[in-house]
Amino acid sequence: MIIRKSTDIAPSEITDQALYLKRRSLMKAGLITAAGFSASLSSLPVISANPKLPNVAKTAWGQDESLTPYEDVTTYNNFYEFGVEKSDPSENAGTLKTSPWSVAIDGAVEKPGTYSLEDLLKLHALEERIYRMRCVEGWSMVIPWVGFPLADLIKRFQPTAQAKYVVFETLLDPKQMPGQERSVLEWPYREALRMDEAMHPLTILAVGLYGEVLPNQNGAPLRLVVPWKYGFKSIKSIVKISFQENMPPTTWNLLAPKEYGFYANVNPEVDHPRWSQGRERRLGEILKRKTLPFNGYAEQVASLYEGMDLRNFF
Ligand SMILES: Nc1nc2c(c(=O)[nH]1)N[C@H]1C(S)=C(S)[C@@H](COP(=O)(O)O)O[C@H]1N2
Ligand SMILES: [Mo]
Repeated sequence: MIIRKSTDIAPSEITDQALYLKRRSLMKAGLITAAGFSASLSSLPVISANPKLPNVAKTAWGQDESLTPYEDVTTYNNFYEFGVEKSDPSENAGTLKTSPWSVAIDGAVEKPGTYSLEDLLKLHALEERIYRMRCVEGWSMVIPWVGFPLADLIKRFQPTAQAKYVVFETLLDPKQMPGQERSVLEWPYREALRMDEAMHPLTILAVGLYGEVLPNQNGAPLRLVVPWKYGFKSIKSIVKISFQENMPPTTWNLLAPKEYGFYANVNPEVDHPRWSQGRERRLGEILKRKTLPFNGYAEQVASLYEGMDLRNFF
């Protein structure tokens, strides 16, 4: 599929959103085939209502990768706050109000407080990084994120010596996130990193993808991206960042501790109890690929885990 930036598209070319959604539901209902769908779509531009982000610097990250089409990145999602099916987030996340937005910073830091999103972002230059992302369920994507290193933000709050873990929380508001009416997970969604993982230069906070403001279904307005860990660590729509001394409980680990560990490093050697982790299906590809240790980022991150038995600390 040809990806074009929304700015390249004449208004006359833009397909009516309703028609687009109707096509999708026809496809879902099996009334038109996926092949027919993509063939008819290939002549159409990407539909995106999201503004382009200005002044995004390119980086070398992932320049050798083929990008997963925008369509897949934004319609095949996990975001249980909007339902448990892959198509639910793109269909339901319109109820999330991403502005105004603020993030509470608390715990073991010299500068706690509630910061508006504008305040949090104003000191950070945005860059594009193409990262491979691998879900614990066995699919993967290559996504051009727009964001900045989490480490740069953390330094501003001046963590104290007690800050051993960084804990992130997603918004809790069942009115905006109707999936929270059901107790499929414990809400709010919570994830955490060890301090050295959080400070690692690969770890970013993202505010956009494909050069545009993040679609709600991808975790607007601010989400974590940790490319060497299974996707569930990359928490979306963050409203709180806490610094603490002890390893905190995290959402998936609480739900099924034998299936989802705290570390969740991508590891083809350690199978999920119900399926192999040795291979993955890259969205848009037919043959499965081999899953790489640390999702292919071992050179950058393996040293963080030196001396740890990654079968125990999975
Ligand atoms: N708040 C929240 N964050 C979340 C999730 C979720 O359900 N809720 N799902 C996780 C999982 S399992 C994956 S694979 C990634 C998917 O991110 P994407 O939809 O942007 O590709 O988001 C992660 N972050
Ligand atoms: Mo995932």
